[in-house]
Amino acid sequence: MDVAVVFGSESDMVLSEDIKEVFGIFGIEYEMYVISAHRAPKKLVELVSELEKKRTKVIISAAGLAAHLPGVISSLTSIPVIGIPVGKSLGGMDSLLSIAQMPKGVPVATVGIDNSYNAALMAVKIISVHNEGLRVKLDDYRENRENSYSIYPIC
Ligand code: RP5
Repeated sequence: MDVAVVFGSESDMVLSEDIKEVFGIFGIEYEMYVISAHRAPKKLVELVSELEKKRTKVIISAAGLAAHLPGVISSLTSIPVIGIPVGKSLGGMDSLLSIAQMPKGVPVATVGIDNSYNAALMAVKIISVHNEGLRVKLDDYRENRENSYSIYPIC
């Protein structure tokens, strides 16, 4: 499987639509899960072990408040982990710092608060390192984005 997305709570799943959109554009295979690092730590360990067996290439994890989920996942596996801080309280600064400020040796690639779109795109970029077809699609995506702008006045 290409990507597993692990949310800390069903309430975080408001961020899932952008992920589905990006993975739809690039034809990425994915699965989504809800498991809290705080409320179900043993299940989380089991899940990560299952994801390793499925040869998952990238894990995206979204969590709010004291957002330990992406960091704990990273501590359990060598699969790259992209963390999405969910803006639940304090403007999301609590989760941003929880996810970004990992101790040396346990990295989590952190995107901006609620920026699940970028998390999905980063996952596509990571997978494209060994997938030429995906690389070409990413190049087209960038070119289309550029072409949506004009140097001529819009009014
Ligand atoms: C975190 O606590 C979750 O990721 C969620 O963002 C937050 C609140 O969870 P709920 O109380 O809405 O389930 O662990």
